[in-house]
Amino acid sequence: IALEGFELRVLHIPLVAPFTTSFGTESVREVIVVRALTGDGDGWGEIVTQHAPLYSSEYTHGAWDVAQRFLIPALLDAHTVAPEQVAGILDPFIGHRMAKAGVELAVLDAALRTEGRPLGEYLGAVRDRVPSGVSVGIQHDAATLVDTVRGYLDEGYVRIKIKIKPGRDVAETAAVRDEFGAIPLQVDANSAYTLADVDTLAELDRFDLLLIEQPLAEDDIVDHATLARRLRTPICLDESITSAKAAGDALALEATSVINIKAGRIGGYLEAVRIHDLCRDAGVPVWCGGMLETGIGRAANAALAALPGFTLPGDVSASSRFYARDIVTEPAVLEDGHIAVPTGPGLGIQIDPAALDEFTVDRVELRR
Ligand code: OSB
Ligand code: MG
Repeated sequence: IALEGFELRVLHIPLVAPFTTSFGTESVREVIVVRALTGDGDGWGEIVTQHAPLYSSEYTHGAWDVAQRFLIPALLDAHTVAPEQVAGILDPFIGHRMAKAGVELAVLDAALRTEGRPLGEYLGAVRDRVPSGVSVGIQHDAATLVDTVRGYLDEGYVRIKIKIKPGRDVAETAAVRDEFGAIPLQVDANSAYTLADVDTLAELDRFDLLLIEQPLAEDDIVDHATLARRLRTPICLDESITSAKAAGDALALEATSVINIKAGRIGGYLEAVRIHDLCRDAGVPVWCGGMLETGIGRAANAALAALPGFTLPGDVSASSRFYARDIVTEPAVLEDGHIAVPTGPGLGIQIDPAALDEFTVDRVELRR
């Protein structure tokens, strides 16, 4: 595709309710929207960084800088770029995988739109809808958590994930398990524990969880392997899976037995397919993680989650789980516990220009 330029915007989109994890609380989603400008039309992507580097070393204004200073100039220099070439062109720049993923997605969307080809078909989707799980933030107390979970179950979500942290773990998980019985349930610690907490984490074994997500720090691969030998609950890495190479290494070390694939964090949807493929070959289940995506990344996640190796429900929930107003004209909706895989060309979404403008707090355009 012939790249003429890029537009970047920082958006502030209000959340329907504050979202609390072991690393902090967000009330507004700060996110970067990428628009690839080509001779044949535009393509859209999203950089899933958050305001502060609390979950990942990346953060919005770091991505804003690296994209303008290095990533976009390298792509504009190359000028005519196939989506499959983007990662190679950006590879000399170390890290910044969220920024790279957002830029790649915009190029991919532009290219697929010109071909009239849906992203799902391009990635290898085998389903037209995906089962929808929901990630539930840390609540004020266990009773509030139970009420919140009940609301999501009533809406039809087929799997519940609750965020935990030290002191807000065993009792909370017990409350949800006792109230709702044998629902598909998992927990996410976002790196809040160390190996010294093994006894607490082992207490979670009695709840028959699908998995425990990222109990230890991002680079604690060996410690995760040690922990895995002490727990019955499967460990699922999120933060530690930074690439297909990291995924292969973590599996080889038996640090994880399930993988959360987050395309927006690991460098893009093409790298996500590589992780999917290696896990499928190894018989390792995967599911599609989320980063409170707007309608742009949410459409792409639905397409990715429709690949055959995604055997567990992911965090691909309805737009309304986070947003009263999205930036696309047809936000993802929950139907019978599922999210439809978009069928239109590229991401299969249309941007709502008024909503995009309303949430924009910064904008820049770079041209060749
Ligand atoms: O660890 O999966 C996580 C949100 C932001 C950062 C990290 C995580 C999350 C979520 C929400 O759990 C997933 C979603 O529904 O988008
Ligand atoms: Mg996680």
